[in-house]
Amino acid sequence: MTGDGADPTRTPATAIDPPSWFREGAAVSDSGIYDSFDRDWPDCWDRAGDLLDWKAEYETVFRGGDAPPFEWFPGGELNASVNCLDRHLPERKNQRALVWEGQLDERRSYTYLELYREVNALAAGLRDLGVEAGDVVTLYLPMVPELPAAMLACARLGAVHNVVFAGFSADALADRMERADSAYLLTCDGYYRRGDAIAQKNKADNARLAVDREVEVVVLDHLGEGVHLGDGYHDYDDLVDAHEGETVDPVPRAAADPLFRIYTSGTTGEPRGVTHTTGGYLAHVAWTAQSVLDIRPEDTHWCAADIGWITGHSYVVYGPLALGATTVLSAGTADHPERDRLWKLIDRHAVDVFYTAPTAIRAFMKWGAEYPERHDLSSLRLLGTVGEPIDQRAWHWYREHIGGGDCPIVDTWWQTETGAILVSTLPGVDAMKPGAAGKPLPGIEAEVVGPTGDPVAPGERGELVVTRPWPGMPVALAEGTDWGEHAVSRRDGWRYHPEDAATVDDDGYVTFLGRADEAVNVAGRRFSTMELESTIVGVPGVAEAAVVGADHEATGSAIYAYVAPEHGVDEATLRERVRDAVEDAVGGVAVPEAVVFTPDLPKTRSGKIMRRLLEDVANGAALGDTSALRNPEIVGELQSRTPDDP
Ligand code: 6R9
Repeated sequence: MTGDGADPTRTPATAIDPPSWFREGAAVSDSGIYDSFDRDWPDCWDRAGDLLDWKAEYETVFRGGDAPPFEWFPGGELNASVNCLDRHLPERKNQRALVWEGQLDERRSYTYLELYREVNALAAGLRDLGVEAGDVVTLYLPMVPELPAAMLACARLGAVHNVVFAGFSADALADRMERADSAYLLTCDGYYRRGDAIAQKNKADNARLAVDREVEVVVLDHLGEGVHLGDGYHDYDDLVDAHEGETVDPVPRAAADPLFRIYTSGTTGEPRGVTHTTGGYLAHVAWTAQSVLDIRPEDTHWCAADIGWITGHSYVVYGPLALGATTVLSAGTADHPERDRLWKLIDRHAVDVFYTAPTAIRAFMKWGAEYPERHDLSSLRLLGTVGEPIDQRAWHWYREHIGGGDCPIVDTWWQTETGAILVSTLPGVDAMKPGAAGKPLPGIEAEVVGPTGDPVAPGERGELVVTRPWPGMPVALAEGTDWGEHAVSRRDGWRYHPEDAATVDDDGYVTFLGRADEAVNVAGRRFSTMELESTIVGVPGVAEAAVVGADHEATGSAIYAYVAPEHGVDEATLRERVRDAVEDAVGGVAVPEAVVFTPDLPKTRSGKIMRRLLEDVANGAALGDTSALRNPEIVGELQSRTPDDP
């Protein structure tokens, strides 16, 4: 796309209405909801607050002016573990709260009563170790049921959990513990990934040595092979067994008290610590789990994200459990032992709602439809995506091959910082437009603005800004204490800048184009990498593509396209097709200087394509930090495929 006007690469998607069978049963199907929320703002958010049980009712929904501080549900007191467990016991103590599928085909499930008991015993154990309200407890665990149990045990005590993705290194763990000032660590001996045992405790031991204070460590013997415990170490099972049958009074928390801390990596530099609140966050997550993901208490919901990321916090743990549904937790990977693993599990557990990322969908496409075809996926009622823009081809593939052709899809836009979904269609209300996420949800005010801060015309590229506070906003934004640059107005009034490039159409649907800084400048013309990528992945035979700018003497930058082809495709033919497609969609000036084929693209552990690395490779530059890479083995492969020798 060019910097000076309309978007030539995106043919407007045809709107698709949600099927009437879906609309009829949807949790939210009132088409007047946008207007009524707008009229009643901020009191409309009472509807979210109402989904929770409060120990002390809030005095008002929102208190605040045009600038921070903002207070959501002031005066309200609640406990998150009560909302996710205790209050469901009278009606569904024997319903499954969570189902766990291990990497080695092990299976375990917890009813609400069982999870309640585990959480209480663990909370009693942690209290014994000295954990109090406000303390930060770091959880360094893979996808095991004890991870959500530990999160809820912390919440019960009013302690703040700090989940660190299990795949992170000892240094990354130590860094996050230092930053969060955390004196407690819960980890495990090890776990399996693609059949290999990972020594988690070794990493935890090293981190503990690196941290500048005494740390109490609880170790879960997940592999069941026995663990050596030194001084300051405690066995998870011993701790829980010692307190079996005990209940811990839930510590009431003010709505604005922190529920958890999570670190997110900016595109550059330091990890950014984001702290979410107990009341506003939980209300926003529960409300979007209901209105967008349409989760009902009788549903089995599967969000395939790792709990180490915000998506797992909000839509594996807190959203589904706050609503009293069954949540699926799956360890390991989608292609191990076989490429039909996910579909087998959907079939086995009769999953109603499935939520995953475009990067996963593109992998499924690459593997082929034969894998989902082996299983009965007819239990699915709704599909969701999150994490990256989804191109139209992947969208249609998802709907056709996973959704049986008629499941609605919600393309949900949000961030670690926003806590919960802000932009998406409401599946029981709005038509879907493949490729566009949708409108800001009812009660959310956001617009796409240009460099001056004024709204851009429909179809023009700009940046999304959120112009009103939202309940799931993090503490720093609510208090106005941090990230000053984001809260500062470029025009009038308070705004939050997520730094995502976007366009908006005549119906108010927002199409995200990637991070605002992802642009290549060729001879003074700006091209969005996402725009070019969406053209290239539209070419039959292309599974995935990433576009970066390489330095070029004459034109400033040259466009390099890294392309992962589908199995068995002839590369020379595909290269021509890619060039032709870009020429047709954008013009000769945007035709990639180089099309480099690669078996896979470098991805971060949360599944986002690491363009920075490809840029370094394209430029023959020294590679920056690659510790966040999920597939480091691809680096050598990429370096060996120079554009001149493709
Ligand atoms: C939830 C999560 C946030 C960034 C965000 C944006 C991208 C997320 C998207 C999307 C297009 C969507 N993103 N959802 N882009 N369409 N539906 O992913 O949080 O890890 O903090 O990443 O992800 O660029 O700014 P986080």
